[in-house]
Amino acid sequence: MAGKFITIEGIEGVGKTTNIEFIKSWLTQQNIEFITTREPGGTELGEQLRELLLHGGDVCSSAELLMMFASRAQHLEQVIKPAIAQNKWVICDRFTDSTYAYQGGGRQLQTHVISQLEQLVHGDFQPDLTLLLDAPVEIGRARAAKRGAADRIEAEDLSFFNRVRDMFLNRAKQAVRFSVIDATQSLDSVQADIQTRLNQLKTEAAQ
Ligand code: T5A
Repeated sequence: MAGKFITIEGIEGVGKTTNIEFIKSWLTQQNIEFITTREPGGTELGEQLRELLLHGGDVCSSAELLMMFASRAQHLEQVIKPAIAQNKWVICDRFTDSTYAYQGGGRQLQTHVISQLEQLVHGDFQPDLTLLLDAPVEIGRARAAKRGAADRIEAEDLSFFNRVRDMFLNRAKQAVRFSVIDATQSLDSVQADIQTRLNQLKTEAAQ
């Protein structure tokens, strides 16, 4: 079976981490070899950048953008592309859609600049499937707040996260690789939707 690249996207607290655990159990049951990883992060360099991005001091918006892509370049080269070449499925907690949403929507950096960096770092390489977990910002923030203190990006205000959510939803309208999942549903219903989409991808991968 061919390797597949699946990304999980959405604002904070919509259930990405929770549902990645569900995806891992499903892949194990199906005897599909996989790795799970995350952005920013996934490599030694990426994890160092993550620490600076989420828990360091002031980072200006364009430095933030470049650090996200620096982490991604290393991640693609060292982890994502080699795993897919070995026919593994790669499950990645966030990818370039988060950059469009947070640095483009949230920070209001120009989309064409993000798109140039995207071309430089991964050209036409795109996820096979992007699961966009969607919920109103108030719901996501209330769920995330239970986890403890906010990091540098989580400390942004409601209007920032509303722009992030809008950008995710706009992007989802533009590419068939997206599956938008209503994350306000019960966890069982969210996971039933995810499973339907994974079954479709498995059928495609076997052809
Ligand atoms: N970033 C990242 C950028 O700005 N640009 C980029 O290019 C990239 C790649 C990374 C940060 O970096 C930014 C975005 C982020 O600010 P992160 O590690 O992805 O951060 O962390 P968060 O998005 O902050 O992840 P969270 O842990 O906050 O949210 P999750 O993973 O979406 O939510 P999860 O699974 O932890 O669930 C939260 C709570 O809700 C419950 C869970 O049990 C848990 O308690 N829950 C539900 N409850 C009821 N019903 C449901 N359906 C539920 N689903 C989950």
